Amino acid sequence: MKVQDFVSILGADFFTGVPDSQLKALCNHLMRIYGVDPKHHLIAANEGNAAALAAGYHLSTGKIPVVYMQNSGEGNIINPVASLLSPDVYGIPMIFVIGWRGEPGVKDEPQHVYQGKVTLRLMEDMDIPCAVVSQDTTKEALEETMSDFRKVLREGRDVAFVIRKGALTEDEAATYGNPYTLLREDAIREIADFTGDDPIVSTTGKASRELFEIREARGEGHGRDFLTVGSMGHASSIALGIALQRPEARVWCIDGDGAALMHMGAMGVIGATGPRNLIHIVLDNQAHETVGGMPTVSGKIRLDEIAKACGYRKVMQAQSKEEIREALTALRETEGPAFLQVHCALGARADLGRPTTSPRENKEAFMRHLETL
Ligand SMILES: Cc1ncc(C[n+]2csc(CCOP(=O)(O)OP(=O)(O)O)c2C)c(N)n1
Repeated sequence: MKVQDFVSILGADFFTGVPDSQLKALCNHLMRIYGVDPKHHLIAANEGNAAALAAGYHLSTGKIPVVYMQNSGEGNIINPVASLLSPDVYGIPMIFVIGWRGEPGVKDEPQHVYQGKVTLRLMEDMDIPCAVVSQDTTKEALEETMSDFRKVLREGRDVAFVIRKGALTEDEAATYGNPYTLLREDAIREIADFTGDDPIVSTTGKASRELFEIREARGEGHGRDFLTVGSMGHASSIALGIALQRPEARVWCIDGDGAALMHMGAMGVIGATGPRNLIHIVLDNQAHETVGGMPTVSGKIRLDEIAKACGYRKVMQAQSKEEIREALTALRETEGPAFLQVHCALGARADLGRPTTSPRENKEAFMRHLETL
C-alpha cells in the first residue's frame, strides 16, 4: 500500500515516534511533508517518550495522535501504556504503528527473533486491538479496520497497526545529510587501532556491524567487543557495569547519538559514579543512520556540555581521524570517566554485512576475554 493512502486513512495530524527501517516509507513521508515540526511531527528520544508526548497532544486537542516505532520499542511503551494511557488509568487514545521485525517465518537478525515472536502477544496482553498490515492489504480493508478502531478509540483505548515487511511503499526516497565528512567506519577503525586488548561495548546498529567487520578483516577475533545488537541506548550502562567490577581494565563504549539520547539518564549515572576506567565515545552523525538517516536532536543540543555537567572528568570533540588520534592519546592518559564526541557524516558501505557469530558466542568470547585482563 502506498504510504500516502495509509496516512490519509489514519486521519491524524500529529505523529511522533522513533524511526525504524521497516517503517522507512512512513518516516520518509512524514519528513517530506512535515520535516520536524512541533505541531505535526516530532522524532522522540525513545518510544515511551513518544507515547507521553502523544498523550500531551491528546490532552490539549482532544484529537488522536499516531505513535510509530519498531517492535523493539514495545518494551519502552509498556510503562506509559499500563500506567498512563490505559482505560483503567486516564484512558488516553492513540494509534500505534509498529514495524514487525522478526516476524515468525521471516528470516531476521537474532535480536529481532524473540521480539518478533511476542509482538502481537504483548499488544494482546495490554488489551490493545491490533491489525496486521501486509503487502496485499487493500485500502478498502484498511478503511474498514480503521472505522472499527474509531469506536475503540472513542472509548479512550489505544489501537495498533503492525506493519509487515514491504507493506508500505513510497514513490520518493528522502535524503538526509549533515556538514561532517568523517565516516563512522573510519572513526571506528581509528578507535580499534588505539584500544589494543581493552574491552569495547558497542552500540546497536551499523556501528557494531562495522566494528565486527574491522575485527574480521584484521583476523583479531571478536572477544574484545560486546556488540549490543539489541537493547538500543543501553551500551553505556553495560560498559559502566563492567568498568565498576573490573577497575584494572580500561573499558570503552562506542555509542551513537540516537542511542545516547534514548536513555540519556545513563550519562548522569556514569558521571555521578565516576569510574576512572571508562571512556564513552559517541559517534554523532545527528541521525538514526542505521534505520534510514532520520534526524536526532543532537545537532541542536550540546552532548559535550551535557557530559561535562554530568560529571565526566574529561570531555573532548573530534571530527577527523587526526583529531580522534589526538583525543584518544589525551584521554588514555587522563582519569575517567571521559567523553569523546566524534562528529561523523551520514552513510555506510552498501556491502556492510552482519555479525556471522551468534550473540551467545559473542557473550562467551567476551567473558573469556575479560578473564584474561
Ligand atoms: C528501542 C529501539 N527502538 C528503535 C530501534 C531501531 N534502531 C536500530 S538502530 C537505530 C538508530 C540508532 O541511531 P544512532 O544511535 O544515532 O546510531 P547510527 O545508526 O546513527 O549509527 C534505531 C532507531 C531499536 N533497535 N530499538
